[in-house]
Amino acid sequence: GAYDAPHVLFIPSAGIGHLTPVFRVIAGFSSRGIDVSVVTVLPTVSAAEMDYFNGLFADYPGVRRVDMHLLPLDASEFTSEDPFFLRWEALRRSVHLLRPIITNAAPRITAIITDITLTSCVIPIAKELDVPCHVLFPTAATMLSLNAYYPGYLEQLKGGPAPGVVGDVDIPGVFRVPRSALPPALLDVNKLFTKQFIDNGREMVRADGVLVNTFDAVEPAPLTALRGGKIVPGYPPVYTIGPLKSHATKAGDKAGGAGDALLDEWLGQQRARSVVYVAFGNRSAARLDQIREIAADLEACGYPFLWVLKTTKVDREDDAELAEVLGDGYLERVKGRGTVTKGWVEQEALLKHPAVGMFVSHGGWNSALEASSAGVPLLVWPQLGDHRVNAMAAVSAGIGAWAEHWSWDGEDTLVTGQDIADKVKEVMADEKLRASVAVARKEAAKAVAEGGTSYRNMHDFIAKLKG
Ligand code: BUP
Repeated sequence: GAYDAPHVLFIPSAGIGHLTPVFRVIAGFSSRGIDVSVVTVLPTVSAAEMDYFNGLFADYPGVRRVDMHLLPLDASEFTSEDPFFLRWEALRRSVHLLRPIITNAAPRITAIITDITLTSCVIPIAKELDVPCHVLFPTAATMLSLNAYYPGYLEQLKGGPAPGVVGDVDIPGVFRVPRSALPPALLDVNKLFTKQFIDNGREMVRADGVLVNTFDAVEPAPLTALRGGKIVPGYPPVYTIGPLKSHATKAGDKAGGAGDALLDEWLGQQRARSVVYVAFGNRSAARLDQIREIAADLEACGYPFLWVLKTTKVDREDDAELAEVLGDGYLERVKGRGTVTKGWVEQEALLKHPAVGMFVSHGGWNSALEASSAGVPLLVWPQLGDHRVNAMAAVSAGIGAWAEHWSWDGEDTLVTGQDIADKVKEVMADEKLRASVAVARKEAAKAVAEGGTSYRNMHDFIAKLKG
């Protein structure tokens, strides 16, 4: 009721890209003195996630940690699924464990904020217990519009000439997503991910609000369509609150730091806007032959480079030696000009370093927003999932270029080092793109500054929490 101070229960999911916006909102709330509890499921899928949780609780001692013990999932029921999809499924099947967590909490839980992956399981419990429930959508508003539209699209398909065969998806008021750009799992309506996606998309209308890490100026079309009820009538309010700032109080707050002294020293020696930063996020692992082509490109392109390299989907399994992966003598040949690391870098801060000239990225939306806030042009090379949809959003926002025909998830054609080097040079020389990224950077700053769209949405959302 109106007499209780807000106590918000966050229900995060798995994957750094999912935790990032949740943790950033938690940090913001905690700094504003809002009481926060966080459902914490251990062990995490990756070691990076574990470090991330530990960092959050260390930096924000006021945040309450509520452990939840997942029920075991019989993985043999599923064939060759992504480890993160499996974790989401395990979480979804354990969600009834939230009931005692919510009812036993003191002070009383006054609102829930759940990650999108658990929406259709959490909302019924929240309704039953009469607690307002909001959803945090961890990627682009363009993806949110696809999530809203897709259940209805599949229904329509059933009555069409080729039931069950997914084609291009024309999202009303947004744009047509070609079949080839859809998250590959969505092409198969029987996939675990697709079932979760559809259930969550449908249940969304019963949420009290949706928080999205984006800002109005970067994705006007899907936001207008969603808010105007053009995609789904009666869609809940969409609170754009991005670009969310890092929760890291240590390395992250010193703009222009990679959280690593050697890296900082090296960056400090490079010319302004000269460094090509290459990183494909936490969940994308390149094949060895593709890694060698990227290596050849970076050696040939002439620019200094910083490359965060991953060889496995889950970092705990990544024990490959860099020297071996890259081939004989590579690291010696590029010494001084190129830095290759397998470790964690403070990406948000790193992108703000004046030496960084462009970002070859998988197109994770957190990464895309961090680049736009820093005014660094993206070359998006999608790897899996929502990355191609995000690439379309990035191109239409003028924050990046998209290597549209390069292979991704499930395709095994190799992109040659020559092709990559040509594209990198093209983006580096693209003054028009650099100018539109500079505009986006200003818009991003304006959105979160006092009176800006994201600032006001955050303010309104907190006012709503306080009843
Ligand atoms: Br790797 C890495 N340092 O070394 P996305 C990532 N990050 O700060 P995702 C680091 O993790 P998918 C590192 O700045 C961003 O905030 C990065 O989120 C940070 O993609 C976040 O970009 C990554 O949304 O992959 O989750 O890695 O999109 O496939 O889920």
